[in-house]
Amino acid sequence: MRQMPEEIPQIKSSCCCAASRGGRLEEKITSQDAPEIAVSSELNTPATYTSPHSDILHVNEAGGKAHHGNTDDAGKKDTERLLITGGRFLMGTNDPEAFAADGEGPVREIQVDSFYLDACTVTNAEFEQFIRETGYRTEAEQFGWSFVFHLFVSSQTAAQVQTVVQHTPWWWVVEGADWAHPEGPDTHIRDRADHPVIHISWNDANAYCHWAGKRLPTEAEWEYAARGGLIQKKYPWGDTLRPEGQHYCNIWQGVFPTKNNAADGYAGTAPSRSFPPNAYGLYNMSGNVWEWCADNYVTDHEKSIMADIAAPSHEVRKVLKGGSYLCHRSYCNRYRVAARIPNTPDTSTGHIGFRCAANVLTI
Ligand SMILES: [Ca+2]
Repeated sequence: MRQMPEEIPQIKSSCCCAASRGGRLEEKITSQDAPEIAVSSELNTPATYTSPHSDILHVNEAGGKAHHGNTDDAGKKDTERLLITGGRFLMGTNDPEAFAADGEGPVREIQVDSFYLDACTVTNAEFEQFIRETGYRTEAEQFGWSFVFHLFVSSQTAAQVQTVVQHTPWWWVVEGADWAHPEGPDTHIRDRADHPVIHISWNDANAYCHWAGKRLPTEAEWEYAARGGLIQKKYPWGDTLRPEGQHYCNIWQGVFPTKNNAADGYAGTAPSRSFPPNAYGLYNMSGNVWEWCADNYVTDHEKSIMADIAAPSHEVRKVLKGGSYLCHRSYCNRYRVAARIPNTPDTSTGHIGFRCAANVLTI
């Protein structure tokens, strides 16, 4: 029998990412009472943890496609916008490994007009410039808290945490967590300037886009671009998760949610410009951070237009695409290009970011 490289529990239908403002919370219990999610991992805190495996670093740097440069350099390069030439494509999937309840299917033919899409997600350096120029306060700052993955919370901050998300208790309500303090008030982003900004709500993302003269991509635009011209493939580069054994995205390796061996080089976020880009030159369309799209979330695509109109504003949820560094094939293999999850427009977490799109102006 072929030996599996790591423990593979049964695939869950629920999403490990589920954490929403207004959603059900429950009292945090002590680690002694809940050993299965005890904060005892050796990977506590280092969102920029780098694998000791030299081959991984070699993969990321091979061909000059990955970027681990300094802040100023990264800030400029990451604003690169790419012209995505429009066309028709097959959106969604009928793959039995997909989550039908999420509305991943059926496969449908969609027309997308030409548009611009940024090569990378918005970085901390870019978002800091927005804050500096506008004085904008994110919703996490206004609420005074955000959702943080338990393994990244210091013992000092953990002692203050009182509530967690019901059914996904690895998400902790951390007061003082925001884009500039991603794991709580005792953390910072000084060494993560070229990483994707996180703890950004859909409303925050739109505020940034407005300031930048851009907009969020529609879900169809995002998926069309992520597919990079490939037809009905699982990932932005094809159907094999690790071609020739190489890591092409930042997801979770190990046993979720307690042991992340970070074989791909990162336990938390990776720089926005890391891992090989897809054929269109887009980085990290799979994994790293979930990316907001402009659309309301509906699962019946034939009725989507009517559902958009009919949905009461307080029930509206927005689409997120791409998966994150927390996705694991055993639990949430939503790092596939057809995968999608919803969340409320005011929710922020430590694994949600965004990238900007723009219209192609015609005279
Ligand atoms: Ca990883």
